[in-house]
This record gives sequence, structure tokens and C-alpha cells, in this order.
Amino acid sequence: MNAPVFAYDTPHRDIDGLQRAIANKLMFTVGKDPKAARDEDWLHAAAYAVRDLLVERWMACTHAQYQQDAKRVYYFSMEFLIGRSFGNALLALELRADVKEALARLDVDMDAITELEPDAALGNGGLGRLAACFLDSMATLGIPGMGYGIRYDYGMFRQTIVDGRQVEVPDYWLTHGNPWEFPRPEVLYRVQFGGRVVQDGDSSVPAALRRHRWVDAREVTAMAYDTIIPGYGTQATNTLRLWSAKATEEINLSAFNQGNYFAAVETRNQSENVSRVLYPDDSTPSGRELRLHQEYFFVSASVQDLLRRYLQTHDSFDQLPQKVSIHLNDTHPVLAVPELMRLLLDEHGLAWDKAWTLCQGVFSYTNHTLMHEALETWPVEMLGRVLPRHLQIIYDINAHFLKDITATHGHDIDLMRRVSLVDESGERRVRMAYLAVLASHSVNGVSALHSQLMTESIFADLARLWPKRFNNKTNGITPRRWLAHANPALSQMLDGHIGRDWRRDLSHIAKMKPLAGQKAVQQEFLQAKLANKQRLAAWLQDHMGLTVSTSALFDVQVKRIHEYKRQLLNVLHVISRYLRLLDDPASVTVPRVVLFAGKAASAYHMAKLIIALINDVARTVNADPRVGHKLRVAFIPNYSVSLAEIIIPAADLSEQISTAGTEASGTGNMKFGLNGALTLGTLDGANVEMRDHVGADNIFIFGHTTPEVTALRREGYRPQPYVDASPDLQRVLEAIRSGRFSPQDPHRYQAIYDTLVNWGDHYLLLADYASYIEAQDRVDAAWQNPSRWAEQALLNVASMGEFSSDRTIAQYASEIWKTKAIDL
Ligand code: NBG
Repeated sequence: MNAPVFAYDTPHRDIDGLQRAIANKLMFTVGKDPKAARDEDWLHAAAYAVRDLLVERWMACTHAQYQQDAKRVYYFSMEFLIGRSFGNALLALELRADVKEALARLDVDMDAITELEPDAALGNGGLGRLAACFLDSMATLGIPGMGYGIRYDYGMFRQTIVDGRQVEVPDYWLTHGNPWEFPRPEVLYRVQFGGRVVQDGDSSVPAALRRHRWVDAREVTAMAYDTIIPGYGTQATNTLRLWSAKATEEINLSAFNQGNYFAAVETRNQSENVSRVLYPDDSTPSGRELRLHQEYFFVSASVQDLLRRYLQTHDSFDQLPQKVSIHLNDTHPVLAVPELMRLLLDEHGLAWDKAWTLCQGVFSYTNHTLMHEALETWPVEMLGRVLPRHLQIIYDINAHFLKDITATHGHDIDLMRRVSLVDESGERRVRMAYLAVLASHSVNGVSALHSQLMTESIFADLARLWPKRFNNKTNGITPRRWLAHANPALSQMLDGHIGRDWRRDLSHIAKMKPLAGQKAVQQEFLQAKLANKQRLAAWLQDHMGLTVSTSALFDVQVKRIHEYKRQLLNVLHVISRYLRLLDDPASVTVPRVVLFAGKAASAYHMAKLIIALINDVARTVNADPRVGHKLRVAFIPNYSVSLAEIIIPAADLSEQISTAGTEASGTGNMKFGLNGALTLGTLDGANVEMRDHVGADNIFIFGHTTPEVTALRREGYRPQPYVDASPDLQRVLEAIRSGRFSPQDPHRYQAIYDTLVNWGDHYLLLADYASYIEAQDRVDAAWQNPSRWAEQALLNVASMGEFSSDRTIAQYASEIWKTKAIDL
């Protein structure tokens, strides 16, 4: 370690120093004295004091990256679902207890002020949270990495539940300022839209050799905001650089000079809209023009920025693939491909072949979904209007590609139609996923099953052309946030038995395996679980006025609301259990608290109807005195990273019940496993690998497998026979259809009934119903033996080493990016 030591560092580190630093920040940075300070002011003062300690590492690490001319990974993502930063920073610095004490001496309750920090909710769900876990792992492993994305003014909407229905409220997370970001008003790039393309030179020169110029375009300025990404237990630190749109001054000034003040301000607002709001769609693209602007806005600024950085220390592009990796997190950033081509061709004068080879050396791509409706395509008409030069380049890429195929495969028109970057079947559209595959040297899926299906379905033709390009990188989660930070009770217990090393290397957690059979260890585990259930029960009481018993089984499904994730199947079970309870209370032996949380895309009608049904069922069940303590149901509003940190550690049962073949990986499944919940799941996504690791005896698997689903559909799936075969199912469906849970509006759920019974039950809920109910009965039976349950839960915890995002990132680094850890 040869990191420079700064004079101001030392006093910070002890409690006196921290206390002084926080008091100073309150005075000189926040501008308040302790008498006038509100809790938010203290939070900011503490954040600034803690941030200083990270800055020191940050400088040292950035310096080392430059000095060693290290290869950098640029992780391009439309979403980074970071959550709160304060607790994470305290964890990275191992300063939690000291800062708490320093604040206590200043008469401030740290736990109370940390609750005031808004989540940085710059993402929808799994994809955005994965990006945040990856940043954490890159820093912890010392991989020189930088996240590039958008600094949305409004993150994911706040979900409120009004009369049982989802109502969206804007999330202006920056109201009180954000102490974790560094604005960089000097780091500005121009991003152009619209206009037209002209070619220099006369027509005697072949078109390919003539320079293209993009003219008459509108301009928006991208301004950088940097956030420190600390590694854990290391000096290594990375940067997340997010772009905010600022109006380009010239435009405004010229309007202003003409005396049209209003027009100047109006243009300004329009330009700045680009980074205003995150699209609230998960696994489904919105296809709107503003979204296209957003995608181009951030990749253009990012590519310009990384080329500038590269050219500071290199005088040709020859080394680009040795020094730069650009990773495309799904197709959202794939315009980076034609943008890099454009800069290399038009601005730097490289020849096509050279530029394309560099591109393929630099780019790699992760696919996150197979669902047809989720694969991004843009209408040719729109692309040509918004990004005329890029559309030309995409056409040229396509022409080269189709020519190559003809050379190797002959004139196979069918093949060409299938693999062309332009889908000609209806309105002509550009297939963004194909562009990503063409331009990348590596294409990966996010679980073994998903990666296999990817090469058999959406990319079947391309995988035949370039089999070596395709690979798997099973997702992971950071054990820092999802165990050390979220679950202090379990962490402490683990530390007592196996030491603290699991934080940096989760494979150490396997040392718990031989202990899982010990009664005393099981007791400790159950104590930790109880503490977490009490914490959640108190939250439910305070925020929702709901009383739950902590001795009940906490049965939890938290994730985006989507038909393929089948929250509705879970509801069918809840209703079945409710009706059984009314028949004969003694027949239900295990008391359950069934918890749901998750947001629905604002335009996704069916998902919102499912939320309403959950709330109506919850209201009915919870108010029914005949149910007693045996069943409680709740929909927890406004699911977020910080809520997940309270909910997941308290779960006994983790519901991962998507139709086999639909969930690319899932990462919630891993978070629950790591926190000692047993999984009830289908053989979908990473559940398959989780079963392999925890052992088939320690997980509740049910439902049709992927090949069975395919066969069922091929044979012409009909839900009716499943209804006919099950009086229980008939009763449940009838309760929904007849308005039993919405007596004041009896037809409210007709569409849900129809989806299942009359409209084909696309996600096969009814085909899996019997198997699901049977699996739920197995869960009840297992719960009767607490010691055995604890043993199984401990075996789950101990088997999660493989699902650390450190393992995932180590594989990306060595197999895709070819990057090494920085020497510090
Ligand atoms: C999601 C998948 C999840 C997966 C995450 C992270 C999209 C497009 N995909 O199954 O649905 O865990 O990506 O890979 O959001």
C-alpha cells in the first residue's frame, strides 16, 4: 500500500475526530449550527464527513489506474438501482459503530437519521440492481471499472396504494440535495439529434471514402455527476458517472438576444427533458421517442468521454481493445456501437474495417430476457429522423454482414431475412439485440438455463454462425449490502462461527455446512431470524397499522408485478387456504403471514389489477374473525432497495414461481437464500443452479419444467381440463369471478378470471396449480419441525457462495473483459 496519507485523515478516524468532523461539516458545509439543525442537516453533515474518507481512497486509486495504464471496463447501463449510500459507505470503511457513537455524543440518533436518506432509485428492478451489485464487486475486486448512466431527476415512481389500487407519485429524490455526488460542470459533451448528413468531396470519389458530416442537428449538453463506489476491505474505489442534460447555451442565448426570453426558457426545458425521468418499465420497452433520445444521450456522452480519456495517454487507436472494454447491459446502450463507429470514421478518419475490428474488440453484451415483447426494436423511420448518421452506419454494418454471410452460406434468402438487422416483416424496424451480437466479441446470458435457451431461441441463427461468441455468466448479489448491511443479526452469528472473511469472499460461507446439524447453532439461527421478523413486524405496525405474529411462517413474494412472475398463482393459493380455513379451521395447522410487494409499470393494466386483487383479498382475509391468527395477508407499498433490506432478512419462505423458461435469472431468489429463507420455486432461471447447490432436499420445487412447458404449448394447451379436475381450483376461481373480494364491485376481477379460464392462461398458472398447492403442503409439513427447518435454512445460507456477484465479476473480468485488479 503506497496510498498517500492526507493530513486531515488521521483525526477523522477516531471517535473524537469523527465527532469534530461531523460538527465542522454541519457548520461549514451545511451552514447550520447544532441548535438550528434538523435531522436532514445532521444526515448531510455525517455523509460529508464520511465521504471525505472515501475521497482519499478514490484519489489514490484513480491515480494508480492512470499510472498503471490499466485496462478499464466501462459498464454502460440505463439503470443503476443503488438505494441508500450512507450505510454502504460506513460498511466499506468499517466505521458504523464509531460514527454512531460520534453522533450520539452530538445527541443525534444515527438510526433515525439514516431513515431519512432517499433511495437512489435509478432503476426498475433486477437489471438495475444487478448493475449496482456489479459496481460494488468491481470495486471490491479492484477491477478498474466505471459505470456510465443517466442522472434521472425523477427515479422510479413512488407507489401509493389508494383504495387498494396503485397510484404513482413522482419521486423527486434530489429535493434535499445529494451529498454523495460531485457535480462536474467542466465535464461537458455535446450530443446531437436530428438534422441531416452530407458527404464531402465530389462523386468521382467512391462513397465509402468520402467523409460524412452531420449537420443542422439540435444539440443538448451532457454534464457529468460522479459518485464514489467504494470497495470493501480495500483501497480500491471506482466511479459511477451519470449524465444530466443541460440546454446548450448558444441556442438559448440566440433566442434571448432576439428578445424572446420565453422561447429561450422553453427550449431549455425541452432539452433538459432528456434526463428528467426513468421509464418505469421492467422487462418491456416503452418504444417512445424520448426513450430513444435518452439512450443515445448517455452513450454518446460516455463514448466521447472514454475516448478523450484514452487519447490522453495514447496517440493511436491501435491499443483501444487492450485498454478499453465497453459492456452493454442489455440492448438499451447499443447505440454506443454506431456512435463509436461514427466517431472513429467521421471524426478520426479511420477506415471501415479498422473501425469495425476495434468495435468488436471493445464491446461485449449481456442479454437479460428472452421474452419476445421485451426485445428492443426501433422503427427505421424514427431512427432515421432522430439519428440519421447512425441509421446509415447501421445499414452499412448490415450490408457488410449480409455480404459475409453470402460468402460463407451462399444466397440463402430465408437466412438473410431472419438475421438481418432490419426486420422487414411489418413496419421496418432495427433489431437492437442483433446489432449488439454482431458488434460484440462476447454475448452472455444470466443463468445456465437462460444462456442455453438464448442460443436455442432468439439467437439460434447467430449462435450457429458464431458459436464461440456465446457464453453464460450466472448473476450474483453483493454479500456486503445483502447480508452484512441488511442482516446484522445473522452476520454477527456467522462471524462467531466462521469469522468475517465471507464479506470479501463468500465461498467461506460454506464453512457453516458442517455446523447446520448442531442444535445450538440452529437455535442461534432461529433467534437471528426472530429478531429480523420483529424488525419487520414493527415496521408493518408503524407504517401500515398491521399486526402480525412473529411465530407465523413469513411467506414472501417481492419483485416487479408481472404476469410471468405469477403473483396471481400465489394469490390463488392464498384464497384456497382461506377457503379451507373457513371449512375447517383445524385443517390448517401452520399460521402464515403472506407478504407481497412490487410495482407495476404504470401502463400495465393487468399487473395493476393483480395488485388490486391482492389488496382486496388481504382486506377480506384480515377482517374475517374466523381466520384468527392463522392467516394474514399484506401488500407492502412502494417496494424499494431499502424496504428489501428489511423484508428479505425476515422471510421464512421465498416465492420464486415464474413459468419455467420466462425468468432469465432472478436475483431476489439469491438474496432470500443468503438470508436463510427456503425457496419455493419452479425450475426457472437461476433457481435451477440454486437447487444444484443447496440440494434437492432443501428446496421446494414444483411445476412444469421448461421442456414440459414447450411440449404443453406445442400440443395446444387448454386450461379447462385442469379446472374440471379440481373442485378446489373451481371454488377459488369462482370466488374471484363472483366478486367475493369486491362485493361493492362484483365484476372487478372478471378479466383476471377470463385470462386464466377463457383467454388461454398464457403463463400456465392452472397447469401448475395442483403442483403448487402440493408444494405448499410440503412447506407446511416441513415447518412443523423447527430444528430441521433451521438446518435446511442454514444449508441454504451456506450454499450461496456461488451466488456472490464477486464470483460473477471475476468471471466477466477473466473471460470477457480480460482485465486485472489494480495494484495498490
Ligand atoms: C431481468 C430479468 C431477471 C434478471 C435481471 C438481471 C430485464 C430485462 N431482465 O430475471 O427479468 O435477474 O434482468 O439479469 O429486466
